[in-house]
Amino acid sequence: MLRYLTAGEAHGPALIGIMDGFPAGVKIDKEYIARSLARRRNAPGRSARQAQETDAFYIPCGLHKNVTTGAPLAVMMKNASQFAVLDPASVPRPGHADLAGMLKYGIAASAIIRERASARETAIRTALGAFCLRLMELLDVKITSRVLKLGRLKSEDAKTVLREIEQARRSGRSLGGVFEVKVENLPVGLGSHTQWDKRLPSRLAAQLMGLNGVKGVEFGSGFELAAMKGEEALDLFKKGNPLKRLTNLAGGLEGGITNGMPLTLRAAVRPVPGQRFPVRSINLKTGQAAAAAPGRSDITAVFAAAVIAEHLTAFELVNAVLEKFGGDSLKELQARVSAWRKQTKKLLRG
Ligand code: EPS
Repeated sequence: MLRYLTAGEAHGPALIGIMDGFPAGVKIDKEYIARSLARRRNAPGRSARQAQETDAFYIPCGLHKNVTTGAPLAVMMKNASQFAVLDPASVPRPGHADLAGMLKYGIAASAIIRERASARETAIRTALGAFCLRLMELLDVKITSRVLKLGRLKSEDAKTVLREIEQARRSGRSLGGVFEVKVENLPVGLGSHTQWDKRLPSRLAAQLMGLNGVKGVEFGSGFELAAMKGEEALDLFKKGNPLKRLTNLAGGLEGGITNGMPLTLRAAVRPVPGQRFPVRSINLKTGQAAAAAPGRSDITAVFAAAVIAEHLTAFELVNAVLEKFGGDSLKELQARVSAWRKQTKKLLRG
């Protein structure tokens, strides 16, 4: 089983991630991980903070000469922007974890909650996920993402998108959006219909819903399927090859199992709750009305979220691959996956 944990605060000294159960023999250079981090960091619509961060990281264990050893992997990343002292104010910002976190943990300063709840932590998840993206790539699986909607705007034209972000920036608004992740050439048979927590979409949704700002996840045609007639909602087999369908409304998953078609999922990201102007709040110490301090807010997180989601998806897919095929090294996995691909084709031919 593959698992990971992260630690670290948004403006603390460092972020730390540990991933356990990752196979040996995966060659990955620092540049590969740095590329993932740069894609996340340089995604459109981020705040001035991103210009300060370099996401410089260090891998103290689990890697020997750029090849994974099978031992737990750790990644440490320094924050460029660090706060020596945190704002002691007890003024929660609506839309954030502040209020619920302060009450839950009995903490008076909202900044303490904000520091861990911040999406800065997704930098370390992306670094860990880069290992998984690399492994899936070595198994000939391709994971990509794109933003389908920015606020109400449905356009992938870069100029139009940047103009919309600039307009929002000038008027002090933040924007949400919808992104899609697509996975091609997945082996058939990942996940299982036999238990709720073995269903692949259940596990992928948990990863995606664990991403800051994500408020909804759908697979294939998702919510649209609800309004279709039964027969319209079926992905009929192509003549002579049931691994190819005439449509892909189910998004490559049936009964919680990959069916050979591309896996597609979409997620809705809320507008960033941090605003550039003071927001009406309450001082929990005095009970008086107070203004929550404005932050250096991102305009939108949807482009960064799409990149992070590729990495979270890769993590869960590696988990599903390890569950089905086992194996401690890349060599073992590659041999088993390729044997399975051949075997499924043969089975279909009868
Ligand atoms: C974030 C607020 C902003 C973002 C940050 C996430 O940071 P700051 O409070 O320093 O302006 O820039 O994201 C990152 C630093 C990052 O690397 O993604 C928040 O409140 O979630």
